[in-house]
Amino acid sequence: MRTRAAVALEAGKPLEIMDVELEGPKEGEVLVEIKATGICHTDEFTRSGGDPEGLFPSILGHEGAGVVVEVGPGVRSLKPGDHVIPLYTAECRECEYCLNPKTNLCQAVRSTQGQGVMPDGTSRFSMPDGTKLHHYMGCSTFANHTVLPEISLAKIREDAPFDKVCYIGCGVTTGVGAVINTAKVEIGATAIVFGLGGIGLNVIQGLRLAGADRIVGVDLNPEKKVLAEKFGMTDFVNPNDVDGPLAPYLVDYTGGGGDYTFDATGNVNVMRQALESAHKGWGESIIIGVAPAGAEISTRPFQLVTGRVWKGTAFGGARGRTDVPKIVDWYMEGKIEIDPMITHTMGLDDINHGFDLMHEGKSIRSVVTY
Ligand code: NAD
Ligand code: DAO
Ligand code: ZN
Ligand code: ZN
Repeated sequence: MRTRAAVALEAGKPLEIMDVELEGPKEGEVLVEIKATGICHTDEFTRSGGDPEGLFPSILGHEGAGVVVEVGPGVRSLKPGDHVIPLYTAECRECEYCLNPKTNLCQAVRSTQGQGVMPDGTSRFSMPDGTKLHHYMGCSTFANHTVLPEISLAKIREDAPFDKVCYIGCGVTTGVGAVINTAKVEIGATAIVFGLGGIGLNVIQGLRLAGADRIVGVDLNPEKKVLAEKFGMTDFVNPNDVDGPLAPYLVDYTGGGGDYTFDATGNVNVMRQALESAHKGWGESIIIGVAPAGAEISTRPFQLVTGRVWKGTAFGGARGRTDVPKIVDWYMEGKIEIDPMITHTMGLDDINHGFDLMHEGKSIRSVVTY
């Protein structure tokens, strides 16, 4: 079939909107009509050429929601008409990783997904001239139709609005999940969140959901204060207003440090500040931000000897097919908010404007609707 897509032809170039060819689903695969997709920093990381493993030409996008159109042979858990959210972290429920409760990093389609192809080693997308296009993060939601493995789709309730719950495909689950699944924050905890962007705000609302007492937000941009307070932040610290090193200031400010601290900036210096502002003896610091290629973290080992714990989280530690439908329920029940974070909505033809808004710091999330 033909479908409309925004194609990343070359690193650093704007996406090109065009019709592309899409082959139907093979064994264990599902054809999905994408109804809405968010534009995330990771798409920009790849589009810009910042990701050394980025593949071109490709169809980017990994934060979508849509409807099943057709299922391939052997697909049991989905049928045409089902509403779904694509998962860049699959959940096969059978691999060594899925069977270990300590991780969400299903490896069933990991290697082919990283090579931009389906599990059989081939792509379903091509240009009208026959040039093959790479899939992206196993999702390629910047196409009106896409094909995914059955194990990379979470079935969700049918009354959830696509243009909001698409954000659960990455940002919401990453932030809220980091609190609930990775940190397992307890009622009454003190937490410090570094970076109040599309991920950090979801950490903040995850902390509110978990019942944290003090939720300290840290951002260089003073405009983030009012916004983050709406999602549950109790205190705001702008590092530019602090004399001297930030970590000792935050330890003092919180009466000993955060029980939990989160990096949602991707800056390795901030990651160190986050670790060192965690409470002596038990504070846990969770790295969510993805640092530039080749970057390294450091601290004095004595920080860990004296009881602080450094952890990381991918997709908020969520097992997508199991956890994403629950997060959709939380949104529909009013336990978490999404609508105020969707600051811009546009058609596919204007997708490059969504990337501009991200660069200019004007959006939290731009969503493309088809
Ligand atoms: P964003 O640009 O919207 O937000 C980053 C925020 O950090 C901004 O508000 C900015 O002002 C603030 N900031 C920058 N430098 C700072 C500093 N030195 N001190 C304090 N605040 C600072 O980005 P986002 O969409 O929220 O993404 C955050 C990070 O999370 C990115 O690195 C992204 O790649 C990563 N991410 C990780 C996962 C995962 O599964 N681990 C998933 C999605 C995104
Ligand atoms: O190696 O098993 C693996 C999977 C690694 C995927 C981790 C994803 C980390 C988050 C990247 C940003 C997502 C938008
Ligand atoms: Zn993302
Ligand atoms: Zn698995």
